[in-house]
Amino acid sequence: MSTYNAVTWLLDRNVDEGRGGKLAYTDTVSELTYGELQRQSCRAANLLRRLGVRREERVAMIMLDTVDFPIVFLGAIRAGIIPVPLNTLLTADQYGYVLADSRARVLFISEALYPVVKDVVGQLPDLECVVVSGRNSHGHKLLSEELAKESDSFATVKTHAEEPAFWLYSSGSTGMPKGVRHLHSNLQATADTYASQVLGIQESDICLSAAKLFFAYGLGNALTFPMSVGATTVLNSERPTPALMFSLLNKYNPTIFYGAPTLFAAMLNDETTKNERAGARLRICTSAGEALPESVGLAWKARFGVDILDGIGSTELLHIFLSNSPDDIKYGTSGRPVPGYKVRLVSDSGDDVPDGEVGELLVEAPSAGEGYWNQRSKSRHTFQGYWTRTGDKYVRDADGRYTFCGRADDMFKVSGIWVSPFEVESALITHPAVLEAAVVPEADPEGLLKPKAFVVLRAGSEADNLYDSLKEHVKQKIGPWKYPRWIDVVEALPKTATGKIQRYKLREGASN
Ligand code: 3UK
Repeated sequence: MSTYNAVTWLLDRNVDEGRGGKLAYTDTVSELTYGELQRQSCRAANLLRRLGVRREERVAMIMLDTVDFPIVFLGAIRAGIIPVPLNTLLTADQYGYVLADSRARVLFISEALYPVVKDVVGQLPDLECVVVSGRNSHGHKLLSEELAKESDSFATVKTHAEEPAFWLYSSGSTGMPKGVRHLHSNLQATADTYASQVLGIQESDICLSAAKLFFAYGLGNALTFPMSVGATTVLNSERPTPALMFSLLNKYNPTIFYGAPTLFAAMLNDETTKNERAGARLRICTSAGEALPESVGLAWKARFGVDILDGIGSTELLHIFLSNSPDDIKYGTSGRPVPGYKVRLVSDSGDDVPDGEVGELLVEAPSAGEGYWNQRSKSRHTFQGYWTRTGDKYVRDADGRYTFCGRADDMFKVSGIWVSPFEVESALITHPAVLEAAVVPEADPEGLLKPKAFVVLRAGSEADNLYDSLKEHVKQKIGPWKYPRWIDVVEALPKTATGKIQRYKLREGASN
């Protein structure tokens, strides 16, 4: 049986093809060439062996974006061991849950994040060892010291293209996170499709991702894609504020900047950075995680002269499967299927819906996970043979472009007509006073559902007739019955650790 280890293709191939001396990563503190990354990942593989971790066992990573992330992630995969990168913003309870669920044998953690898990690590029967990245070991092992003891050669484990290589936990907007098992071949599948055929990534590219490596989006942006061509990546371990992003764009002059709608909007609106440029060599930006409002895409292009490609991806499918592309952009849409992916829109009864009608998006993907760990019924619901259900509602126009209408479970009917909260929110944020909006159903005195809006205002935009002005604005934009009957001004919207609005927390009767 032929074998395939993702690390051979991602990393060793770059060295074999003569790029051993080329810069793979810079994290503003350290730099790592492809050759150094190969040697360090071998050390990490040897370290895992010494710690007694065996093939197919899991190791968890709660790591900031520094050069240590690719060293540990690729070292584990090299050894046939399953790295499980976790969101660095979880609570102690959530870490307790996912560490127990994954039965991680070793935890790699950045020194600054250790305090969050300190009371949890002693309570996990399967967790045998903690390795700290940084200078303060907090009484455990220090990654740099342990790597220094190891040999920098390692016989890469002969894995199979279709065996699990790593897991990613999908948070969803409700419930506990679910571990998606991804295969060795899934990384290359995202590079051969989206990165190569949509981004047109090149060896000469320099990548900067606001999304961190523990997200599927960030992992593709800052690991799979650049390594697929031997490009260079700038890592940022800090919170991606507008000011920091502008400073990185101007210091490193990346050619590709991967962001998200909230960040692009914030970078356009930030008073302190209103004279900043977006770097001299930037050729393209990408946006994912939520839909990019048309107004944000157009404003960005007008100010910086560079397009933003909006595309939808998911943890289950690893990266983007429906996207705009550099020569074919329509702001306000998610574009067309990425070459290599097929999509369908289906009604509740599972029939394909015609153009112009809303349906649930299903995707046939070469990069789909093989299921959720220990969750048979949720796996069956999501991974249906060749097709993966996204839980998103979309409409296709006559040109074959797809437009996001909202999460299936957030849609509701007003006077018998489906209302997408997302459509009302999109209309609200085009009002000059509104920075962000969330819309949920609320029962009127007759018990009938109507839209209710929660809005975050832009600084200095309190106005006497604000509520009437907002209602009128929505009526004008999207039709008279969809306007919010009630509007609450709030300081901030509830969001998941991945930045998605938690509408369920705002719904009528929600207890939290
Ligand atoms: C929503 C979008 C509209 C959609 C992700 C790029 O976000 C990613 O993965 P998650 O598992 O969330 C998936 C869900 O997020 N979504 C993502 N992108 C868009 N909605 N327009 C978009 N452009 O509800 C989807 O089901 O956190 C994004 C690459 C890899 C990813 N995992």
